[in-house]
Amino acid sequence: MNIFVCMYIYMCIYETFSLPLSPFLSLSLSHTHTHTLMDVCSATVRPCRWNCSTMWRKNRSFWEPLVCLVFLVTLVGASGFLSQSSASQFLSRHRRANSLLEETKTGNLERECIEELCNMEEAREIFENTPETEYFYPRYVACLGSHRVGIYDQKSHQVVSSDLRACVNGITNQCVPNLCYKEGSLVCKDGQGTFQCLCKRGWKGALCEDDINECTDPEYPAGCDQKCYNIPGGFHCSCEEGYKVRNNVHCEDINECQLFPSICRAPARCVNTPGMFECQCPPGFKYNFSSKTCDDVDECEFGLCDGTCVNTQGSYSCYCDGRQGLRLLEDKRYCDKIPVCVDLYNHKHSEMLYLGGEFAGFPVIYLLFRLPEYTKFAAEFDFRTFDPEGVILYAESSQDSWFMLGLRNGSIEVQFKNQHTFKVTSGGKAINDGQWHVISVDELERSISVKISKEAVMSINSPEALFNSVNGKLVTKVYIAGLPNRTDHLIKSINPRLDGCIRGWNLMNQGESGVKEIIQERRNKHCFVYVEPGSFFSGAGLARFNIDYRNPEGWKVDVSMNIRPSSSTGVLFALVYNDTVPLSVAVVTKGDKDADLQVFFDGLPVAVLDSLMLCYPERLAVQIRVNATGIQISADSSTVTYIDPDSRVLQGALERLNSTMQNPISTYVGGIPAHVPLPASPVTAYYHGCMDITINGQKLDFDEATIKHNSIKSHSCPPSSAPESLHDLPDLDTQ
Ligand SMILES: [Ca+2]
Ligand SMILES: [Ca+2]
Ligand SMILES: [Ca+2]
Ligand SMILES: [Ca+2]
Repeated sequence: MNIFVCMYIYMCIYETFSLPLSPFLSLSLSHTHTHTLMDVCSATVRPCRWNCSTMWRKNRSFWEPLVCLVFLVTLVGASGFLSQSSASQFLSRHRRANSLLEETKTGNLERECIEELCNMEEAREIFENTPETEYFYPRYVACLGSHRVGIYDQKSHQVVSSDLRACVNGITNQCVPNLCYKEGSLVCKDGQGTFQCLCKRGWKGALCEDDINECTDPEYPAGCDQKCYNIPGGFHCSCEEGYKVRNNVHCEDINECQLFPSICRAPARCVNTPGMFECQCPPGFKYNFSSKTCDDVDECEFGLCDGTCVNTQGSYSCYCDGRQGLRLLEDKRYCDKIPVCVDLYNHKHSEMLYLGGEFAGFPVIYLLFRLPEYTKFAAEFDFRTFDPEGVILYAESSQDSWFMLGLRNGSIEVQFKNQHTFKVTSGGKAINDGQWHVISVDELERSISVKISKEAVMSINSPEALFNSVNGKLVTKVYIAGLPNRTDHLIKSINPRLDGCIRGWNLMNQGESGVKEIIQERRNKHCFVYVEPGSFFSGAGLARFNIDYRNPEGWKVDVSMNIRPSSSTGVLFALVYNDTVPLSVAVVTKGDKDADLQVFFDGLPVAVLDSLMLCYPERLAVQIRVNATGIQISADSSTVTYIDPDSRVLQGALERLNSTMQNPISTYVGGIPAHVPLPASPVTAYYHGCMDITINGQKLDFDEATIKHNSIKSHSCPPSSAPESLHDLPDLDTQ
């Protein structure tokens, strides 16, 4: 029986796969092995031979070799067994008449081979084919050997052993028992001496015992889009999160926006994406899934700004500290040095003493003379100014004995006081014309003479000597351009601040030696060689005024300016209330070399003046009028663009301005004070350039400011080029 099983299996393998002869089979057919099989065969048949001798004593010699031969032929015949295709042809050819044929065959088999003994030829007639016959016959003989007892006698109606019938019938159907793998096979097909297992989908192998791994087997690809799981007899496709399975194998994005219309809460908008979805907020906001809100993005966390970053709801702003000479570039992120757009002829001269460097009004220089008794007071010098008022010189020998030479309304004024008298005298033409004038003061026997360019403009009667000598010495202190820290004792008060220039000294007839050296050493006290009228801002500081803009009609800010910016960014004029800048006017860089003039309400640009005359050697006259109802700005050769006057933005800004203007406001010229945070104004740079400014009809004198940076020259500007008629002086400072 062992041998039979062996044969079933490899014949089955051979048939199903149409393999070439396996090594095992080749070996079986080798000479040696044939013998072995013969031996086995002989051994197997041996009891049969014994039975045979009882059954067919006469035919023993015939049966014995026949049985073994048949078995051998069966084995050898396996090599030429039907290929799978011919087997299936065979099967299909016989399928139609199958049942009838089977019945006939079963009947014949019963009659010929069970009730009687059949020989191989008879069996072949029953099966009508050789392979099945050759398969059947040796097994039939074996059944006979096992179950046939005695000789069948028709007359005695001896019953055929049921074991024999079962044994013989069993031979004809190779699907009994069914050796196909139960789970993997559809059906077992009985063949001619063999059987075929028809596999269910998903199974393979001779007995349909092998699951096909559709996830890895390229011959049976599962075709899953994303994930594949192999299971016995099949497979299972699945998808990543956010996808659903379609047609068992494909993965289709889930449109969460359609499926859950309120998955994003307004103002966020749902946007479906492959495998996901997004809740998109307006620009500058990001969706917070836990609170279901659009939260502001703090862009400042990303270091987007070169300078100061200020986060705002939905946006952010970068600021560059204009007070450090920086401006914001057009990319609105990076800071750059504010460029100079008009070069100035700002050379200075080492022998010219600038008088206006100290806003405090203290003297620029102080000289002490200790001279012989009866020395008369004398001073001579070149003087140049555009300033109408200020102290040129103050001399004293004691607290009650002093002399002041100054300017008021551009003309010389003398005040003096001594033991005997005091006087205020002014006269002569205005000399604040920017030209050099030789001024001389001489104490004479009975009078004080003041000359301008050798012409006497004043002769003041003086009953006694101006100063008194003590112990045979006349001690005189001379202060230039300012008053010692006791201004309350002048007869007629004067603003001592004087923007002017002195050269060619001769004090107390001592010549200029000594004084000249002192001046040469102090480079920051030297004058520009050439000056023009106007106030000069070097871009280092600002001035503050107290101006009341309120009037019975409400308030108004009328600003007339005559400007020549030298740098393309800077604040001209600003109203400041606490930390806010309700109104400001600034030069703002436009392109590489040009500039605009812009007006801001609380940092909001409301008007732009585009002029060809900004950053240009000529000056530009600009008028700006602002009141509760709106803003007007004008200048020659300029175009003005206003924010939409009907816009809510402008109306809101005007309303805020109107309410702010009910408060005391500080007026700043040339910059925004340092206490105001950068975001309060788009421009914070100090103005660099020349300016005249008139506010509400009053021309501002920077010597009258409540605060003024020492760098601001109240009444003189360097020109943009040297006057052609003059040539350079030999020892100019280079700034
Ligand atoms: Ca499978
Ligand atoms: Ca999706
Ligand atoms: Ca933001
Ligand atoms: Ca002055």
